[in-house]
Amino acid sequence: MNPMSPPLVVQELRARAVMAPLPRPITTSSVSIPNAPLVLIDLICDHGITGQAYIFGYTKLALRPLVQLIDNLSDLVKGEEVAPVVLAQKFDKTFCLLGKQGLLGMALSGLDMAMWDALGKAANAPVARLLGADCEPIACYDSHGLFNAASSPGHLEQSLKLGFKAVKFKVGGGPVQVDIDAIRSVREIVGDDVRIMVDYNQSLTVPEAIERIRHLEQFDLYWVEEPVRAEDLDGHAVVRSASAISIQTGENWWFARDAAKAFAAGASDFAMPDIMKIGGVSGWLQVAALAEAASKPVSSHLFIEASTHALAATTCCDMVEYLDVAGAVLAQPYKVSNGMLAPKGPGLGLAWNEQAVEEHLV
Ligand code: SMN
Ligand code: MG
Repeated sequence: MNPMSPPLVVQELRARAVMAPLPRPITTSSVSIPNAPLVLIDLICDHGITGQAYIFGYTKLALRPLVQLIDNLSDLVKGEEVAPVVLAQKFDKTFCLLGKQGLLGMALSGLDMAMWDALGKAANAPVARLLGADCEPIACYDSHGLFNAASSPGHLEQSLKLGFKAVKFKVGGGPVQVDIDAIRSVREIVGDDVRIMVDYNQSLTVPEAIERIRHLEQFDLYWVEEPVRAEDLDGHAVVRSASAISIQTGENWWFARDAAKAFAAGASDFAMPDIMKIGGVSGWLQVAALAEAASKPVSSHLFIEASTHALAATTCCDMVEYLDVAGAVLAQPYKVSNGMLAPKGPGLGLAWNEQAVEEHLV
């Protein structure tokens, strides 16, 4: 960015909730999410610049409090320079007593992403370039729900057609034999040259996880994700040391300190921060440094647009999780080409399709 350019100043922060249609429902061992509950954030700045970002509420129940929280944050940022790293330090003090985990952390991370988007738009450059990275395509994996040949007809074939070299699906919806049958079917469909990962979404106890994963060792799995409760770092470490398959965690880490704790506990072979829980682009960069120091390959969780920019600037970048939750309300959704996504700008490459937003507004 031109160092002579005047600072960008926030005029207003706005939030709207939508239920965005998903190309396929997100099914896990415990829930099914048919539409994406999203909060769309607009950070109105001077010089005609608006920074955009969205957050994913997991449930419609969280949308109203998130919108309210973001509306309330507007007073805090009005008149402030768009300087995400500086504001993150300010929020650390402001919310030291309340704590930042949960809805507030999601709102602050969303605001951080919107600030980076605004900076990119002001510089007419992709955020990846502002971070010192290039905009080369990054390998993605296609992220599926529970596998069931009847309820997911042709989904994996579609992954292959789009050029994905890795797929993930959810397991733990029944006894271990169901997992085994599903993995066998998936391997038959995708062949030997495609990576397979499975995600238990925290559904097992530590002894159950050790037992189940033993049954999965016959398959060449790239990782087993969140076998036990996310906050059980020691439990993950125990499962990891008993298992021949690599363990992946990170989507439920809150800010960089949680990542540091997980690395210190030996809870994971990889890292997959969620940019909405890790503190936006700014928090992500801190975790990227921790991951580099701990030699953990980094993948993303949801938020394909912002994550692609952040991963471009991550030295130990592994894969983008391709799970497009916002495409239905974007003017120019990110499209996978040859199983890859490239960061696109300006900013994070986000703009709302206002007609679609209107249609799905809550
Ligand atoms: C996930 C994503 C979105 C909703 C629920 C669960 C997930 C993943 O664990 O890794 O994609
Ligand atoms: Mg997961």
